[in-house]
Amino acid sequence: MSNLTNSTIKMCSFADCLSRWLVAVLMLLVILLPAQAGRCPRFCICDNSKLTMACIGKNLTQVPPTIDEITVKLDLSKNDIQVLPTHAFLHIPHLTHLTLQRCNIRAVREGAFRTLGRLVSLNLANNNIEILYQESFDGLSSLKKLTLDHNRVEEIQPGSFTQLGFLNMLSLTHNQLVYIPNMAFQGLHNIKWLRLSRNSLNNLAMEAFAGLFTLTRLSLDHNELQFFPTQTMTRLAQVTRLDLSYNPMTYLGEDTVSMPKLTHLYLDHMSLQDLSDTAMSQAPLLSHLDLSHNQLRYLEPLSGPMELARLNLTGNPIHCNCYLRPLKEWAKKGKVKLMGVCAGPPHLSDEPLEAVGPMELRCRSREDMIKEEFEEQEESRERALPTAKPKKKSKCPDNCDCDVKAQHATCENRGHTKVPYGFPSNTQLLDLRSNHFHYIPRNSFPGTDQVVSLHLEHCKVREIEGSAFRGMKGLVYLYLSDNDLTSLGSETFTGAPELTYLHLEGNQLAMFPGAALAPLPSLLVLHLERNTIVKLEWAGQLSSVPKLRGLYLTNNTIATIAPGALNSAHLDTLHLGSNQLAEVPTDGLSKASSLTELYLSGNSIRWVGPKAFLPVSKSLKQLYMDDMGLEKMSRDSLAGLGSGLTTLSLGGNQLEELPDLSPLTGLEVINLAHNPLLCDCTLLPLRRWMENVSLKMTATCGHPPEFRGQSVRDVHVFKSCPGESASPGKTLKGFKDTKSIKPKPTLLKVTMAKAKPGKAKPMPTKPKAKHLKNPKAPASKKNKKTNKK
Ligand SMILES: *[C@@H]1O[C@H](CO)[C@@H](O)[C@H](O)[C@H]1NC(C)=O
Ligand SMILES: *[C@@H]1O[C@H](CO)[C@@H](O)[C@H](O)[C@H]1NC(C)=O
Ligand SMILES: *[C@@H]1O[C@H](CO)[C@@H](O)[C@H](O)[C@H]1NC(C)=O
Ligand SMILES: CC(=O)N[C@H]1CO[C@H](CO)[C@@H](O)[C@@H]1O
Repeated sequence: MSNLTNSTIKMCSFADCLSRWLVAVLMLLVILLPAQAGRCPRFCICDNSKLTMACIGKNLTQVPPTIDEITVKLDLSKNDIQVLPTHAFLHIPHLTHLTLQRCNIRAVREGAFRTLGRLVSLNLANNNIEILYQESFDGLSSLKKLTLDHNRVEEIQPGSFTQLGFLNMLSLTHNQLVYIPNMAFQGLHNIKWLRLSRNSLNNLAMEAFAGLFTLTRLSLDHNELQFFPTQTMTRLAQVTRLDLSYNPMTYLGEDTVSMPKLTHLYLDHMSLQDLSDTAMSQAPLLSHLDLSHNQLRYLEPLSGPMELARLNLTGNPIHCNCYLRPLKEWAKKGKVKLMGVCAGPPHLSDEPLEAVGPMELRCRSREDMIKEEFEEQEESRERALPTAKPKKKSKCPDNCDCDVKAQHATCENRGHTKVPYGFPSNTQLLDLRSNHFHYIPRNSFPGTDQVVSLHLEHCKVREIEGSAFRGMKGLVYLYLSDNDLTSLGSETFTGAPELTYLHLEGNQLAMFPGAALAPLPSLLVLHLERNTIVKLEWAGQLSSVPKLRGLYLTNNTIATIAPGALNSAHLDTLHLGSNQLAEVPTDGLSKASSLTELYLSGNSIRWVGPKAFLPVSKSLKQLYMDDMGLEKMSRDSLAGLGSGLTTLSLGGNQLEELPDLSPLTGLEVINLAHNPLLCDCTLLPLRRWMENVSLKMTATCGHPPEFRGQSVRDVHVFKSCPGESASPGKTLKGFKDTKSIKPKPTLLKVTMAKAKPGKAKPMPTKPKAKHLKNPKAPASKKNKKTNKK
């Protein structure tokens, strides 16, 4: 075309007007008649009626400049274009479909497509594009489908897609993406489907998919994601289908999937060993869940999805025993179609899950099953032995770390579903926490007789079989905290006679596991906080653990304690806080003669009667009764307690008056904060005592109204009390005289806590100025002087 124009211009210079006219006609012909003219480059195939042109496999190194301007569909596959320059398609602005597959394109220059405002589909698959630059797709304002599969894209620069406001489908499969940065797909206001399959993604920024408000389908299969990207996915409120197949995830925890519109979730061919029953709890519309080809042995009923229709468990080693019963029952009730077959036990193997009846799912043969399993392990060990022998490499189970020198072995949080075995024989600390064992069969720790400390916290253990710890002759510390234990059999701990510290807090034990403790004569400390124990019902239930010194029962629901239930000659520390006790368990402690620390805070004890602590009064040193709603303490409630008591904590109650504290001469800590104390002359002794002792303490008036909130220390009402007349010797006598002023019976007779009673001397009157300066000093509410350890 340029040659033609040049020659025409030459002609022009010779024959003026005529030639100008000729040029005009020629130009018109070029513009108006190309279809009829059917200009088709020699090396292309054209269909003029459809305005399409294909120039495939011709070693073209550029977009042919002779392509007819009116062309709408152009296929330039299998050429050798290498670099697409700016304005590469300036001469064919009507294109709607452009294919540039297999063109060895390395780079797309900024503005290469700028003139293609009508293009709907662009195929750049099978090239060598490495980077998507900010302006690469500039001008493609009508584009609906962009295909970039099979390139080498490693990087998406921010703003690459901002001009593609009409794009529905973006396909970037088979590239080399490792990471998706924040806002990578900004501007795709109409995107429906984003395909990122078969890259090497191992990380997605939290805002990687931000702004994709119309996205309904996301394909991330065949990548390297080890964790479900919960935060990132939460941004995708409209996505209904999510494919994460073939990613190396091993575990999905609580609330992993939080996607309100999701209906189809593909998690097949991953490495899932466990799945929390609440993993899908935030995906209420999920109807199809594909978990096929993972390593699931069990599955709990899934809470959350109400519409689940299909659950594909094909290709998992599902063990069809009683643990599968809840799933079966749930599936039946919810009409969930279960796909897959049982992997065992042998008589059920290959039986479709749908066909197995709940009655066939038994654990009666579980012992046999475990035996089989162990035999299997033994066998494989024996099989391994001959070859392993020459190596003489120190042993350590798969997916664990063993430090022979330090005598430590850990398999913490590695997704184990069976207790690993085969640790170095000198191991002393064995850390198996945060795995998913569900139950611990008999004899689970062979060859660990040197282990002193065994960690099994957070392992979802629901059941421990008798003799599970057999052979652990050296075990002193056992951590079973935060599991799902509901009961413990009498044989649970047989075989670990040295066990001294036992942690069972954070389980669901409904009864005190008295019988299970019988084989533990050395037990010193027992933690049972955060269980669901309702009562301590047997007298002498601690007799099987005669050495027990510390018993921690905080945060249970204990309402009753039978007489003698806590009797134990050596019991030293007893925590009963935050239970449902309505009274001090005086009778329960009738022979707990060594008790030094008693923690009762957080119960609902309104009233403490006379002699409530008498049985333990000789030994008790620390008494905590905070936040109980305590309204009244009998005058003799602390009877028997004397100079031995060092801590008395009564904060956060409803006390207006206090019992006789005078015998408590050894107090080092007293907490009276947040009680509505009645500030009249009855309180004078306390006030005196406060001023005179070095104890730090907070006491605040609740009554009468004019003093409410003021510190007992700062109230000047006491000025007018008899006995405050600065006459030394008159302290307590003067106080007693107040009877005539106030008819209420006096409960308060406080002397100095630190001074010997005889040596007590009154405090000089404080300078008036101080009160005047600060008449309404607010009580320092934060200064809650307690000494909880
Ligand atoms: C393209 O180039 C290659 C080598 O340069 C040659 O073998 C092939 O025949 C060429 N194809 C065409 C259609 O020209
Ligand atoms: C279940 O998973 C298998 C294996 O991945 C697959 O072939 C099958 O189509 C799936 N069935 C359904 C209904 O999704
Ligand atoms: C008891 O429960 C409360 C509230 O859940 C918690 O703050 C506290 O730490 C728990 N105490 C113990 C000892 O478990
Ligand atoms: C224990 C204590 O601080 N006692 C004091 C009480 O007040 C008199 C008079 O100021 C002091 O001498 C005591 O030491």
